[in-house]
This record gives sequence, C-alpha cells and structure tokens, in this order.
Amino acid sequence: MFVDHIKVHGRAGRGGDGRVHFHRGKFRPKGGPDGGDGGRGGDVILRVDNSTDSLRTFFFNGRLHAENGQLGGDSNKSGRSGEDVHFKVPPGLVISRIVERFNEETGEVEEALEQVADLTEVGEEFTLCKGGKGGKGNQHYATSTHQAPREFTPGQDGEEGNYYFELRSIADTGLVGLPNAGKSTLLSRLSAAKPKIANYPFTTLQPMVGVIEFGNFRRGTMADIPGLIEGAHQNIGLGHDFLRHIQRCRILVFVVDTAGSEGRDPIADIETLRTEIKLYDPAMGKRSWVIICNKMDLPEAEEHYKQIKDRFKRVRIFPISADQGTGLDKLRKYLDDKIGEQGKW
Ligand SMILES: Nc1nc2c(ncn2[C@@H]2O[C@H](COP(=O)(O)OP(=O)(O)OP(=O)(O)O)[C@@H](O)[C@H]2O)c(=O)[nH]1
Ligand SMILES: [Mg+2]
Repeated sequence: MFVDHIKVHGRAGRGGDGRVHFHRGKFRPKGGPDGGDGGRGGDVILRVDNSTDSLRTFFFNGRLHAENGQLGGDSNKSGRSGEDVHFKVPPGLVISRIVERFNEETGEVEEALEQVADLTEVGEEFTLCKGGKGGKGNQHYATSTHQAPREFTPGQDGEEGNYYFELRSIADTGLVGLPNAGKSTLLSRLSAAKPKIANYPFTTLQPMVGVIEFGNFRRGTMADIPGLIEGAHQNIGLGHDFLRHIQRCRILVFVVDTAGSEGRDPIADIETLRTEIKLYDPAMGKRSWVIICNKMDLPEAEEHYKQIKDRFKRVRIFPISADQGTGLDKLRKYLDDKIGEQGKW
C-alpha cells in the first residue's frame, strides 16, 4: 500500500512534577527539603531515512506519542525523563500543522494548514513535538527564613497537535503525460526502474522515482506518475493526487503519443497538459519543459511530429520511440547537461 498524505496526531511527553519531600535520616529526623525535580517529557522526533518511501507506517499508527517524565524523587534525585520516540520518514516530506481558523466570509471555523517543515536531506532530524520541562522540587525553595517549604512546580505539558504529512517526491525531472503516452516505458529505458507498462490507461497507480545513470558517475532522477487527464487539477482521474510528486522537479518532461492512437490529437494533448499543470500550480507553469514525441515508430507519427514542431517552436522537442529505444541518446545528453550531477548519492 502506498500512502503519500495522511493526518497524524503528535504529542510529546509531559514533564514530571517537582517533588515535595523532607529528608528523614536516622540521626536527622527533621532534615531539610530534598524533593527532586520532575523528569522532562520525551520528544517526538522525525528522521529522514532512505529506507522508506511511503507514509504507510502512519496509516497503521497515526499516534506519535512520547512518554511522560516522572515525578521527582527524594534525596534531591530528579525523576526519570520520558523516552523520546523516533520515526523514520521519507525524504520530501512536507509537514503542516492543522489549525482551526475563523473564516470571515463564511462565518465558519475551518481547518487550515500551516507549514512547519520541509524535510529533504537524508539524515535530517526534526522535532515535531518538544517534551515539557519537569517541575522544580521543594529543594529549591528553602531559604534561611523558610526552612520547610512545601512549594513545588508542576511539570509542563508537552507540545501537542494534529499534523498533515504530505510526501512530495524529490526528483530532478518529472514525466507528464496522458494515460498510455509511454511515460513508464520511457522511464524503464532510461533507468533501472521497472515500472508496470501496459496498453491500457492508468497502468501506473503510484509514483515511482528512477535513477538515470549518465556515465562517469553522473546521475539524475526522474519521477513517473499516473497519467493526467483534462480536469486533473480539480481532482478528476488520478492525476491531481500525484502532481505533488513532480511539483519540485527542475524540468518537466511532457510525453505525448505522437501517433495520436485512438483518435487523439497530440497538439491538443500537449495543450491540455500545459493547462492542467498551470492550473494546479502556476509556478510549475514557469518551470523548464521539453516535449517528448513518443511512438515515432508508428506511421501516423511523422505528420504529427511536424505539426508539433511548427506549433511549439521555442520548446526543445525529442522524437523518440521508447518502445524501440530510438532517439534516446539526445534526450539523455540533454538531461545530463541540465541535471547530471556527480557524487550526489
Ligand atoms: N508503438 C509504440 N508503443 C509504445 C511506445 N512506448 C510505449 N508504447 C506502448 O504504449 C502503451 C502504454 O505505455 P506505458 O509506458 O504504460 O504508458 P504510460 O504513459 O506510463 O501510461 P499510464 O501509466 O497508464 O499513464 C504500452 O502498451 C506500451 O508498450 C513506443 O515508442 N511505440
Ligand atoms: Mg505508466
């Protein structure tokens, strides 16, 4: 099961209360105050880890709760601190706090999101909820005129809240195309990834990131997502839910079935895709983009290819056949120049 967005509840541990206690020794029956401090509450900590690529664990347990600190002890001993809890999260996780906000226009209280973190680097740690401090024991309240203090402070509550976790995959390039355009076939040609390929729409049901090796230890990444259809930005089809996975890509690679199989018009397809992308996120409309004219091995493709070149004069266009593996060298070279990096992994 692939989970890429989910609500969770985070709660750090409460600090233990300070203790009120007086020393009672065999030879000092009326000893001074020796109540210790409460232990601090445990933190809820997230750590970015490459071994996980989904938020599945949080689907089964969305309660990220850490242990409370314990009551202070006697003999000036502090209470035990609550254990921190650690959770592994995939890179590309955007975390928002869910807050309630009054909407002036509708007159209703609504849930809103306030982004608190964007975790991209493997190994990065983020404290989602900080544990409460322990209270002070009565040992701290003794003065020359106040020798038997009964004062203490209670432990503080740990931070708590509802959070929205959203995974936005990190890849250099993202494939954009209608269902059946050949996106997954292209990814399987360029990388070692083994996406499912078939002659029906919506073969790809979840995003997949492949690593493209350019040689000389240079690499880049490419994300394949389910096909988009008109209205995707309004959540029609599967597209919308997955557009977030290519939201950060530096280059958007538009793949089109140049043969116009099933009576499609490739130019209209490209225009539909451009519109969907812009409506989803205007910033994505300003990203570098290229057109892959796929399925050039089919006879109908040549004529459409000419028309596409004519219509999109300023865009880089690569005629290829992902199926036959032709035309890929130029594309590979282009991607290497734009995104190829050494020693990134
Ligand atoms: N003739 C020809 N067929 C191709 C080419 N590339 C892909 N196909 C075929 O087109 C069909 C769809 O390919 P996919 O790679 O699954 O397409 P997709 O864009 O990933 O489709 P979705 O995941 O459903 O959005 C498959 O039957 C492929 O074999 C090509 O260059 N030429
Ligand atoms: Mg696919």
